[in-house]
Parts: sequence; structure tokens; C-alpha cells
Amino acid sequence: MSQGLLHKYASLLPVTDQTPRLTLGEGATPLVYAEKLSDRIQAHVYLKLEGLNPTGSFKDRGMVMAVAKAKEEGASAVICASTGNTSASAAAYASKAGLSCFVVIPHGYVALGKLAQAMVYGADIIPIKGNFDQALQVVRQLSEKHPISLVNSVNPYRLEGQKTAAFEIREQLGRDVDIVALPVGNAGNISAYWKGFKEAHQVQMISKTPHMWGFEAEGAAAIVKNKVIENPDTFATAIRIGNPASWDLAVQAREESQGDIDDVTDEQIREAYELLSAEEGIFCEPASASSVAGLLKKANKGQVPEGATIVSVLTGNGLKDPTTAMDSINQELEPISGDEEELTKLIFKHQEV
Ligand code: AN7
Repeated sequence: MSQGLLHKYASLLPVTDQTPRLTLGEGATPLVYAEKLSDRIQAHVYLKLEGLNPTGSFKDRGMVMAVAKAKEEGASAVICASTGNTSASAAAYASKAGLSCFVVIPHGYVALGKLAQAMVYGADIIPIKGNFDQALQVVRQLSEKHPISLVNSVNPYRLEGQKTAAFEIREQLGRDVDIVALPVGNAGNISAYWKGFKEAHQVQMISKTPHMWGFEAEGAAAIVKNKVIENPDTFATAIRIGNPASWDLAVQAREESQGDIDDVTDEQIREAYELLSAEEGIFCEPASASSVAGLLKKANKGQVPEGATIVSVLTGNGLKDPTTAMDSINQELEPISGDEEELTKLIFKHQEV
């Protein structure tokens, strides 16, 4: 039976006797070796498939902690702003914990699968005529005035739960990692991983901490450009964020880990997205592919140390965004009658079998 992260990592988390042991079976996601990608960049690349969490994204690690604490503190409702995955995760854990859930989203910029999830889990969805940054601002104000628990990553419990991914990577790999590559949107994830690796180092679970490499979408690259982006833009809607809430923590992670935060174009993200499915058999969502896009960009510039052990975090499942998937294929499906002759002709048209 899955006992979840709050049980497994109780001693490393702010879990007390009063904390409900909430779980949907989050964590313990696969770490898969990517042969072709490793060949391409002359390093050892492992993909951390966070899209295999219960709601299909990495958010479940932090959300289980945040919702459990909200429940422990007697809250009856949670609220978040979201580009989609946070809302799906909050809605699921709120449902499990018996809390109401309100989600405020940028209208028209949340991928279909994420929207469907939040709705089916029974959250109250409130779309705004504005972007994620505006949505976050308004929910922060509201949660200060009313007894509704804010479960965005500005809630410190989110980073606490999220940091468990760092412990898990060490356990799965059985050795230290040189570089961790991941997408950056609101910058909670990179901050949480760094916290996790530092704590793992303190308790001698690891003998050295990795360099943190974060990648923003070029049209939303606030940290790279060192300025707030008023109108962030990228087809990777999950990271369409122009004023990351954990900006300072992400910069700290970059400095302390001697890492880097760089940007990748939509075209580079799309190439990585297609490469992962065509060559590695992995279907992730566009934002997730930015971590691989970033690795390829750095390899092209000769900045990937040869033979390095790299973990690239694929934050969300490809099924979250079927619209982008179908657009990337750009193929109309025409049914045939289904008789064998016609099928044989079609199959042998392009290749000798
Ligand atoms: C697939 O759901 O911000 O840098 O509201 O969904 O920790 O924000 C999602 C972000 C990367 C960026 N990959 O992580 C939200 C939200 C995926 C994401 C990120 C998100 P952070």
C-alpha cells in the first residue's frame, strides 16, 4: 500500500502527531536513463518522471504537505492561483482531505487536461482576465483577509514537501548527481530542490550538492533578464509567469550551487518535447521539456561537462496538454474501410517490412 511522502519522510518534514497522514500515493516517481539524449550531449542523463504523480505533475509533493497542514490547522478551504497544475493538485488533495478548493486562473491559458482535472475534482474555478501574476497577487491579498489557506508555493509547506524529490533522486541513483536541470516558472521547484539537496548534505545522505540549472521560457524569462515581464508569453503555458514568487530563493539556489538560470525559446522547447517522445518514449508537457531544451542548448555551447551525471526533471505529464500534442503532430486522421487489402497497401506504401 502507498503510504506517501508524509509517512516516508516524516522525520525530514514538519510533520507532527497532529498532522493528518494525507496521501494519494505521491512521490516514488521513476528515474529513467535516457540513452539517446546521453549520447547527444556526451553525459549521463536521467529523467525524473514527475508526471507520474497522482495528478500528473510534480506539484503533488508540495501539495500533500500544504493541504495536510491546512487541515491540521483547522482550515475549511484552500485557495490558489495557477497556470493549471497547482490547481489540479490542490483540487485533488482538498477533495481527499474534505476541504473546499478555490482556484483562480488566467482565462484561456490553462491546458485542457488541467482544467478538466480541477473541475472533475470539484474545485470552484474562477478565471480572470489577466495573467498568472495578477491571479497570484489577488489570491495573496484575499487569503490575508479571510480564513482561507493559500496553497501556492509562497506557502512554505509547499517547498517542504517538494524538497523530497531531492532525497528520492539520491536513493534511486545510489550516487551523487552533478547537475539537476529543471524548468523555472514561479521558481518554487528549483528553490525546493536546492533546500532538499542542502539538507541531504547536512545529514550526510549525499557527499556533495549538485549544480542547479534552471530554464525559463524566453518570453517569460524574468530572472534571466533581471526584470519583471509584464506580459509573459510562451506556448508552454505552465511557465507563462513574469514575476516569479520565489525569485530570490531561485537566485540563491543558483549562486550557492554555482549553477545557472538560462532561457530557452519556444522553438527549442518544442524540439525537446518532440525529441523526448520520438527518441526516449516519454511524453511530457511542453514546460517540462524546457529542462531538456536547456541541456541541449548548453551542450551546443560546450557547457556540459563530459561524462557528468545529470538529472533532468520532467515536471508534468504530456496528457495534461492534448491540444499542444495534436498541434505538434498536425495530422488529420482519415478513416479507411478497414479491409485487409487496403490496410496492407497503406502499411507497405512507405516502408519495406
Ligand atoms: C509542468 O501550476 O506555476 O518554477 O500554477 O506546471 O515551481 O513554478 C506551474 C508551474 C514547471 C514551474 N513545470 O515550476 C502552476 C504553476 C510544470 C509546471 C513549472 C510548472 P515552478
